[in-house]
Amino acid sequence: MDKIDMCNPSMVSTSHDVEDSWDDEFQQLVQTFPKDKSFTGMNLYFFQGFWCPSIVLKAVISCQKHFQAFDSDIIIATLPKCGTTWLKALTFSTLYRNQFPREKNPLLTYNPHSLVRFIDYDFYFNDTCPDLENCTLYQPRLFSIHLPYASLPTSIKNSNCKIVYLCRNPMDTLISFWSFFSRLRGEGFEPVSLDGAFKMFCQGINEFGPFFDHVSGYWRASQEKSSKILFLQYEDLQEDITSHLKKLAMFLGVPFSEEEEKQGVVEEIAKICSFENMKDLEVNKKGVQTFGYPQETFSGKTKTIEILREAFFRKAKTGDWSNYLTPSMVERLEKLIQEKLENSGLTFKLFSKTSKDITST
Ligand code: PAP
Repeated sequence: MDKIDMCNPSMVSTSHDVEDSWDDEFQQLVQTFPKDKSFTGMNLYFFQGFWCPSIVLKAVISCQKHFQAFDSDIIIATLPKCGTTWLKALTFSTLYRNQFPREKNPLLTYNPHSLVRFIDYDFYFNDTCPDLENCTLYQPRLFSIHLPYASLPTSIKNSNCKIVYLCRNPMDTLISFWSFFSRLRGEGFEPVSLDGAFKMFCQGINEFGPFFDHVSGYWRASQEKSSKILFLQYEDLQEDITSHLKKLAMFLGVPFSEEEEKQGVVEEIAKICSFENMKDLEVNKKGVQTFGYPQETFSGKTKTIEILREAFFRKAKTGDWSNYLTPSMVERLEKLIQEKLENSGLTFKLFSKTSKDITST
């Protein structure tokens, strides 16, 4: 197996790019796309109006061509660092709660990324047309994806499958992104400057960005199709997880019964999925999380991406940006928020009532 090791600084250099092994057709196609480098060090291609990490572009094109959504499917959609891990945990635990014993939630022994797989990063990473009929642990199928709404496989948009979208305020998203990759680069590797990261983020050059296009795309779609797309915000979940879990369950078609509410099932799920609980689980404290589902039948090399599991759990504080961004950066981002979201009806919470204890690192 050919590993693309994200615990190793070389992951964020260009030398391990999957593009090296692309077949001729993709090689030619890729030449036509504008290219840049994210502040994370990843090569990006501007494709269908968004910056696609080169490492996953082939998988994205394959899943756009071949992925067939079922009406019963649930798709978790996020930009990286907006709370994907948390939403995977919450949706998994809510949707499948009657399919495993309460005290044996698989989240206690598996990282959420092992339980809810990415369509592109996992299933299509090593196989242009994988068999996904029974590829998930439980039914209905539950997947995740980072693609913008406009670039989702057509069958996701046209079928009756449901999408749960989670976004986060851009300031905390940027800091989470920057910290994640600074950490992954490891000691002895040139640190990514926050100044550089900030400028690129504002220009929209980051994985699956521009940020505002991603958020606005799902926001508009959720306004038009509210029974298909549930639009959630990280800060709201932090402020009131119980009512949002009930909303999520209702949307998924598995509302909590009165009996379950009396038994405290909602609070139990909130607690299992909480940052405090998840970051202290043995499974999340050590080891690496593997992306790029190894296909037994795949002929040739199987590639995987590995990321230290602990890297998915940092601080989880709304407003942590205030420990990093300068007043002029804040002013610039505030202007951008205003400009980009004007008349959309969408607003971001930059601080949370529950995050009064923000401290410097
Ligand atoms: P990913 O896109 O790489 O999967 P993602 O899970 O979207 O990352 O985002 C990571 C952020 O979610 C981290 O935020 P921070 O950098 O501001 O700390 C991480 O701490 C936070 N996070 C992870 N798990 C949880 C959780 N259970 N509850 C709340 N926040 C969480």
